[in-house]
Amino acid sequence: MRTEFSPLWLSYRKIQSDVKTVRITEGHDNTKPALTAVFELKSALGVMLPGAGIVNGDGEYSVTLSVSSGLGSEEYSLDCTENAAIIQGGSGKGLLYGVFAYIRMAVTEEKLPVYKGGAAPANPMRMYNHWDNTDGSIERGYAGNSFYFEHGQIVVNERTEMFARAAASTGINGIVINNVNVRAEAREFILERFYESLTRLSEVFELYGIQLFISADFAAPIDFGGLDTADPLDDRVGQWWKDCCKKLFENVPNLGGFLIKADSEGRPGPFAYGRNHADGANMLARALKPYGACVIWRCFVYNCMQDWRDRKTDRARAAFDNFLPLDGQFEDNVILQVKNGPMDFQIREPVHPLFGAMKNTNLMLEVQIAQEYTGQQRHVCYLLPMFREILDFKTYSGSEKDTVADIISSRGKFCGIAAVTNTGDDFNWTGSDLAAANLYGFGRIAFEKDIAPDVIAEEWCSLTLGSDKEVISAVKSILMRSREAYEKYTVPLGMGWMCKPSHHYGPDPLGYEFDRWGTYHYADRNAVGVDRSGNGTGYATLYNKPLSDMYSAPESCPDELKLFFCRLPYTYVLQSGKTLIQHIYDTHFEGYDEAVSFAEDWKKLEGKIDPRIYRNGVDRFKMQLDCAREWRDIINSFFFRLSGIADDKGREIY
Ligand code: GCW
Repeated sequence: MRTEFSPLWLSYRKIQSDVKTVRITEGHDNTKPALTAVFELKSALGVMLPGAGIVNGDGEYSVTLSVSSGLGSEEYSLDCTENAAIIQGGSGKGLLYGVFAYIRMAVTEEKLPVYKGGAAPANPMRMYNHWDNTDGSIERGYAGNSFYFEHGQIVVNERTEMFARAAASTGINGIVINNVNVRAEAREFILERFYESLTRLSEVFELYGIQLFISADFAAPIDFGGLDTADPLDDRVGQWWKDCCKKLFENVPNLGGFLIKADSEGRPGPFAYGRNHADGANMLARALKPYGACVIWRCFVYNCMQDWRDRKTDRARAAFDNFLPLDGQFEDNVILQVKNGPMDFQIREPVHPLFGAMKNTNLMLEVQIAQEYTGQQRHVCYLLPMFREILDFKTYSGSEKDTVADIISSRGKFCGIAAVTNTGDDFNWTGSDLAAANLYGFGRIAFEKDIAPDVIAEEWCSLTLGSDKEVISAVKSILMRSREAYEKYTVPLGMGWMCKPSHHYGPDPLGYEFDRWGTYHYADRNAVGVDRSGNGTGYATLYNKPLSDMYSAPESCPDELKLFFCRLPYTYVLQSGKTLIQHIYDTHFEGYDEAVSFAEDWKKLEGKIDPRIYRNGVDRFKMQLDCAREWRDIINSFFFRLSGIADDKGREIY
């Protein structure tokens, strides 16, 4: 494991101020996060006001840190004038978030903040999900090896602490350290031999107000309990989990619970015993309940052994069909974790219909900042605009507050949002320095209700790249244009899945077409796309009205999802006025040209930003351009050859 690392967005710098003496008054609860808050404040002031002394008596500037019962426990308030700042939190955690907000303002504005306001987190649970394996590899990792695991052991070092610190600075309060596909030693995390190292890790997390979670394996009673079954309704199985959790939670403090991938892509689960997902999740929930812990149960359940000849089964329906009938049957410490879309983290998918349908179950939204299908951290793809759209999506669920953001934040303490992380042990943590904007931005959008993607982008640029306004505006512009560009030169109109199988990088229009994964576009010489209306697979009807009607008819279905919901001829005229085929050609040329302009804009930053970050960008943009060119030409040629329709601008298609 590499132990050198960048400070991410926490590299502070000198600000404009003549203050020579600072007095810090503490009135907090002495919890670990409160003590961390004091430490963070002092070290930030030390850098921002070099030469200024921390004094006990009167100072030119004073900061008061306190815990107030008038605030929610993770809430903070700031009351900052020219010569005094009062930072309050509802608990030590709230105080820590207040201190980080104060520092963020000081760094981005380059002066001591003058501000009155505060924030309470939008979501109770704000989590990173790592897909790290104990051998140090990372499933869908694009930034080196795991910094949690090496040779089957858990490693806790300065790097771990730096990560917890960075996470907390954006408001993250829960981290799952291991892959949902629980392999090798990770299956044993629930056993005695890992208590000590898990405890060391959880104590580091606790300093930053973060709870530790682990992915656990549903078949553990067979693997370790000497039982011949993991049937959730078998009393011996339930008892085994209760005994296991008793010892685990008594020995590992600050553990939040388990994340479970069951009956999904070959993982064990309740189906093997003729039971359903409520039976499975509730059995674990009962074992976790005495410790205030929860089970986060993933809804990514579908038939991954589909016959491509079978045109009736629609993978997009699977999670809905499996879970909706169970609404209201889950224990109150079960959370269902639902991916943002019904397929799998494509660059464009409709919002998952379960959000608008499951009314009596705790829900958590799962997004992916690991850029599995979005350019693998070689392409710049700032995902916050996508996350904002998902959160703001109106589900028409019948309640007054019916956006996804409302739904995932309003089911008591066990609900919220999780992101599959994009980190590894690379020096810059995320492979591409620009990909760190997603890591940062996810925490910010999970915490702060209604925050806009461009505000987050600007914050990140300014915190990471320094105070040069031209640099900030150039990089922010690249970030803000990047998702649309990626969508344009890769897969048009919500179709998805034209990537290379298995590793998911680069174009392969037929890569998934004759395979078992349920991901088909059925392109032929006349038409393309899947009819998911009531006349087709019926998927569109799973949404509440008026969404179901809107998605069912080609005229009203939004262009960007046209081929997700409809099967249409190449000559079909989109809302934009273009034919479908011309849209495909145009977007691919435009998207590639956008990528060219990113690389050119970046080159203008030479000498204006950290040379290491500059070089990293140059290398990544080169890879992006090579790949974007392949995407443009292969997708265009594929559809040209099928349809025989020429580009009306006469550009080169092969
Ligand atoms: O998209 C698929 C990924 C798998 C992943 C799975 C999941 C962890 O390709 O690598 O497995 O999703 O979300 O469970």
